[in-house]
Amino acid sequence: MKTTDVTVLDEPKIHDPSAEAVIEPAVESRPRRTTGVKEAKIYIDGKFYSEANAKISVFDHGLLYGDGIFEGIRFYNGRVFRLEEHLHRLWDSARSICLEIPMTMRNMTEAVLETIRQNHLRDGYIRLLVTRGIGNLGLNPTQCKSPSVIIIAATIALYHEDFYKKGLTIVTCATRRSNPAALNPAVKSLNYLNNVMARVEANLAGADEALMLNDAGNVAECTADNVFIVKHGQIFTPPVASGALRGITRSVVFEIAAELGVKVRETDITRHDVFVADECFLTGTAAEIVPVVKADGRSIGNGKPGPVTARIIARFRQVTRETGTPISA
Ligand code: PXG
Repeated sequence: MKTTDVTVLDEPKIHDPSAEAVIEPAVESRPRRTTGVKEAKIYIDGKFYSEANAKISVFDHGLLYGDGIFEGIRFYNGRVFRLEEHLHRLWDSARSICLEIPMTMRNMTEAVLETIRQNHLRDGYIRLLVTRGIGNLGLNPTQCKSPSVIIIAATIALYHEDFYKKGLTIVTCATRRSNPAALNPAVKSLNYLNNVMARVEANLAGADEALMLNDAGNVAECTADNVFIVKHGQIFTPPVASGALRGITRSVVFEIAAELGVKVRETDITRHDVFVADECFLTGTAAEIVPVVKADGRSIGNGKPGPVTARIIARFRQVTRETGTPISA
């Protein structure tokens, strides 16, 4: 019988556990097209699909309007790092936009772990999305009856190791972090266009990252990372109310700083504060903890990654390797 394209595309691929996973490097300077996993298996609404068959409808409001939410999660050494915190943030995002996640948190945990197992990974990155689902072309979400859950497991190393040793350069961009009264940046929505535009500005300026300000002109965060500065032995970071995402890595830095006996203050930060800081670093699931050595052309401190940043990075690497939800069943 002749199979039409449509039946081929719609047919879920059954996972073949004997297929050997081949992991390719995923360094930003050498981008690979997809997940970096050969024979990748992508979770969509309870089933696993090959990359070629992992598709959602063009009528999904996640695509039409950016109407949906996401999380980026890391796993290290066979354990998922801070999975519970990521899922709580996902559920908070969902509640805020009146989106009902079509499964329990326990089932979501199992779906994340099973996706990693299906891809034979021990270290990597999970992109978890919940879209509003299929509706009509109008933006009213009442038409969307069933939200979709998508889980992609990938290899990742966002920045080259050199960046951690030498540090990043950042530039302030003109694109502001969205005003909480317009779209609260605490919601990790699929609408990241203002961050994407900020990232484009960094690219055009030849910088590694963009520093985003809030409506008041204070520092909010970078495009996918929280910002910290170190001054006179204390750590400062903008509060969530200033447009910073309540980053999971940010909260791990709070814990590590407490352990190291370094005080952390959540306070408004200006560009001036960044310029005159002794040290600066960014935190995010993908980037982890990365030093910043130049902002808007000004060297920060002595222009090299600082000692407080180095101690936090060292401890962070220990914590990520030693804690987390085990992947193995
Ligand atoms: N700020 C924003 C705006 C973010 O989207 C962070 C800070 C860091 O939070 P965590 O919880 O990861 O420490 C994020 C993280 C990616 C990616 O490629 C991640 C994010 C957004 C876009 C891309 O991993 N979120």
